[in-house]
Amino acid sequence: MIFIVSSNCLLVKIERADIIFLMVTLKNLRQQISTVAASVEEQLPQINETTRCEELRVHLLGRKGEVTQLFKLLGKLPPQDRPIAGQLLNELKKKVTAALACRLTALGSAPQQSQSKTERIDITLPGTYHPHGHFHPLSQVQQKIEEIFLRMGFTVAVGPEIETEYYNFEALNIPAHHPAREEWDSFYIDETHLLRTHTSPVQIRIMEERKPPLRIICPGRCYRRDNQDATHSPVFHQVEMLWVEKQLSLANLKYIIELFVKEFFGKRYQMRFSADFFPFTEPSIQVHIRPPYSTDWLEIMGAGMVDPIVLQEVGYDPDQVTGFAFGLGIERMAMLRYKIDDIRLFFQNDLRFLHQF
Ligand code: FA5
Repeated sequence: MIFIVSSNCLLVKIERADIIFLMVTLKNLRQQISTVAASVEEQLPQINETTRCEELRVHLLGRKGEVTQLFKLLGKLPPQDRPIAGQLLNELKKKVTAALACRLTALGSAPQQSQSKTERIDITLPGTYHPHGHFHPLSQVQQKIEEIFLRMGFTVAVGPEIETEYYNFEALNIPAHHPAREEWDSFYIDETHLLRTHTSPVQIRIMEERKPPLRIICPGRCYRRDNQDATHSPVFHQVEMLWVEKQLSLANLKYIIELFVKEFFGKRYQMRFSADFFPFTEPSIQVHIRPPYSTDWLEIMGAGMVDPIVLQEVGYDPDQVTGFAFGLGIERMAMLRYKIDDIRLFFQNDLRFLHQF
C-alpha cells in the first residue's frame, strides 16, 4: 500500500499521475482526507490575492481537482465502506468550500484596509459645504400670513390670474367707464380678458360657489400698469381676506386687522386707519403701518365692509348677512418686516440678497 502525494499539492497543478493508488482502503482515504484538510488549513492564510485563492479552488474542487479525484476513489472501496467514505468526502468538500469563501471575503476587504494604511485623512479639515435651499422671502411672508389666518379658522382659496372683466370689475361694482377702473390700470389679453389687478375677484368666485358663513383668504399674484419705483411693481402679490356671516360690523374688521398686525409685526409697530374708497366696500378704509425704526408710514392694505350690491350680485341676502374684506400687499408687508426699502430687490434674484432670509 503506497501513497505518493506531491508535497506542494495545494500550490501546483496536480496531474493525475502525481497520485498513485495501488490499493484503496477506507483507512487510506481517511488519511488522504486529513492530509488535504491540513494542507488547506496551513496554506489558505498565506494566500493574499484573490486570483491565487481561485487557483487553489480549481486545484482542489475543479474537474481534475484533488478533492474531486478522491471522490472517484469511492468506487474502488469495498461496498460496505462506501457510505461512510462518501460522508467523509462530502464533509471535506463542504469544509474546503467554506474556507475558500471565507478567505475570499477577507481578501475582498483587504484593498480598503491597505488603502486606509497608505492614505492619511486629516479629520480637522473643514467638510464640503452644501448650501440648503429655502423659500423666497415673499413666500415666507405669504406662509406666515396664511398661518395666522388658518389659526383663526380661515381657509385658503385661489383663483385664476387671467380674469374676465366681469370678475375683476363688474361683479365688484365697477361697471365699464367707472372712473375707478383707471386706478387699476390693467394689462388686457383681449377685449374681455385681463391679468387680474387684485385678488378681490376670488371673493366673488368663492361666494358664488359657497353659502355663508364664509371665512377665506386668497393669496395670489396681481398685475398693474404701475411704473416701477421703490414701493411699486407691475407684478406684485396680494392676500385677500373675506369673512361673511350674520351681524359682522366694522368694529369686528378693525379687531381682526389689529390682531393680525400684532401677530405679524409684534407690538412695537404702529398702525393707523384712514378713510378710503373702493366701489365694492362701504365704508372703506386704508391701513398704514409705521415700524419702530422709521418715521414713515407705509400703506399695506385696503379694507372695508362688503357693499350690499356685491352680496346681492352673488346671491347672498344683505339683510341676513354682512361681510368685511381686505386686500394687503405681500411685498409691502415683507419690506416692513425685514427693513427693505426697495421693492425691486425681491425680483432681482440676487443671491446676496436672498441668502439673508
Ligand atoms: C385693492 O387692490 C383692493 N382690492 C383691496 C381691498 C380688498 C379693499 C377688499 C377692500 C376690500 P389697493 O389698490 O389699495 O386695493 O391695493 C391693496 C394693496 O396692494 C396696497 O395697499 C399695497 O400694499 C398693494 N399694492 C397695490 N399696488 C401695488 C404695486 N404696484 N406694487 C406693490 N404693491 C401694491
